Amino acid sequence: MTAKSSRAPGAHNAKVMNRFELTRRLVAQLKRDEAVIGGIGNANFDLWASGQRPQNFYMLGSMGLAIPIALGVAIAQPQRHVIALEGDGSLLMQLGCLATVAERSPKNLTIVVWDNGIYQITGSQPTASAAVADLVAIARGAGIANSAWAADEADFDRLAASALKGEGPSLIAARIDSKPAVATTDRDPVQIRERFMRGLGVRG
Ligand SMILES: Cc1ncc(C[n+]2csc(CCOP(=O)(O)OP(=O)(O)O)c2C)c(N)n1
Repeated sequence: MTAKSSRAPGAHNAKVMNRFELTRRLVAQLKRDEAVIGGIGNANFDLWASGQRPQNFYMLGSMGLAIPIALGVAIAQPQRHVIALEGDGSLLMQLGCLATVAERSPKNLTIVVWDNGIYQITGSQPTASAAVADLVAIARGAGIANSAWAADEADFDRLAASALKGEGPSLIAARIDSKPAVATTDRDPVQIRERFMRGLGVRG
């Protein structure tokens, strides 16, 4: 077996699921005020398609910023639960944020990693997580003890429900297929920022 076709040990038993399906399941568990930060590309496209909310922030253009932005919101607004949705390629570009999350340890932060093993939106080049890098093991090693692979959809629901109770920080990694996102976010950064700030109650 080549390195490319194998998988990091922790991910072997995880079912390959669909990002939009899981995004909808996650959004269905939200009560009202949770902030959700969608990472560049498919993560925020499927968040957009799952129903727009003023508490959603759609990251355009920069890889690896969903988790740092979510961490900042979680620290600024400790009463609000904050969720970051990030692709494996983007997380791999910004691994240091995991150690920062662990060190600050906000109870109200949940990280969801969509691991399709590729940089899908730029042409499906393979990521290191397709071969050797186990993102859950990395997160645990960084100090986020509450990190797990979702075995299947029901397990994802259970992990999300547990994470939303606020005993975080938590990280849920899901292996996903390479189906394209179902919609495209409007590329209007100013509007996205203004709406999010109103959604967080920090802009009148
Ligand atoms: C710093 C930086 N490098 C490269 C790019 C180009 N780029 C945009 S999205 C992307 C791939 C993202 O991969 P991943 O996070 O795994 O999400 P997927 O496309 O697989 O859903 C790349 C390489 C960029 N926008 N920013």
